[in-house]
Amino acid sequence: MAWLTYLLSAFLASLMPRHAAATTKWTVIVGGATADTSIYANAFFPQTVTIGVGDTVAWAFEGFHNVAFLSGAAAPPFAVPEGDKTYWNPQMLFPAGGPSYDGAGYHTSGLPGPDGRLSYTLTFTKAGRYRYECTIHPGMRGTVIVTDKPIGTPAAALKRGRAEQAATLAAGRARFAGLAVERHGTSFVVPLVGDSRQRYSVLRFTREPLVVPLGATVTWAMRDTFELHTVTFTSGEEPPRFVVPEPQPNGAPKVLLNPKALTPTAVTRYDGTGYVNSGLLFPPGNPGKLPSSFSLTFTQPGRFEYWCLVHADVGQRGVVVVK
Ligand SMILES: [Cu+2]
Repeated sequence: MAWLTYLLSAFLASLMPRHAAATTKWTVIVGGATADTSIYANAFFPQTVTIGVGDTVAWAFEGFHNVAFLSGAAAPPFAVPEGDKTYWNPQMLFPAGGPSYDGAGYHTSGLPGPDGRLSYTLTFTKAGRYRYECTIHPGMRGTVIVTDKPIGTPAAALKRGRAEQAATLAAGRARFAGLAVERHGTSFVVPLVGDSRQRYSVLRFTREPLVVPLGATVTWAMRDTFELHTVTFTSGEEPPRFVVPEPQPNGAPKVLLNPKALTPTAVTRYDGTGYVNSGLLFPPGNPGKLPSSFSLTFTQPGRFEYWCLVHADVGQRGVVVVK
């Protein structure tokens, strides 16, 4: 077999230099966050990149997203049921579609590990205008235009991407700085905000502990199109994990969506004891009419900590002080 190996490597070597010389590599940043993780960019930077036929795009991940070229098909569903359990769709978790794209088929990066780091590379073999998205954050979209006449250089495109990212994070920071709880008598509204045009989400509840009088009702209201959140009071327990990896004897692990995190507890009054969970809260006006707000009435004085179970790992934690 040695001769075959020799022939193959000689053949590949003859191809490589020419190929490498003709290919330009462009970088697109995926997401990003402020150092304190309070602001999360739900965007690709730059949003549009115009490259040459045969060029490569490398997506550099800075957050928990994916890159998915759907080629006109519907996005795979986020969750798949299996018996009475719900798993994260493996079509979303793992890479698919191979290293090149000609405008057809499902190509995806899969998801990064817990550190949010991943690099995904795709070579574009055919001229066209290709939209892609993150299937985790609805509305997070980018475009690759493949043409005989690329615009600018990879360095200029990356610089533009960094500037777009900085503008998005600055807009999010300003929004968080001005974030206020609304009060109507003994009713309080905590808005969960994001901005689909400026492409950020705020992954915090309130800037300071929310102080309310005994008997007050607090409503957490989704005003973000990108994210899902929960409002979960654990009464001193560790918050349950949102996802639980289940190693498999053969093949890739499965990722269970923890029923304790998904399932609402149907509790409307809280005295500082027990487990109270909103279940998943969805963007307002979502087509499935899934819940987008959660209300709780406080019946005992005290200082009560709560969590978003989806974003507990990036510090989405709040405090209600009842006096
Ligand atoms: Cu959250």
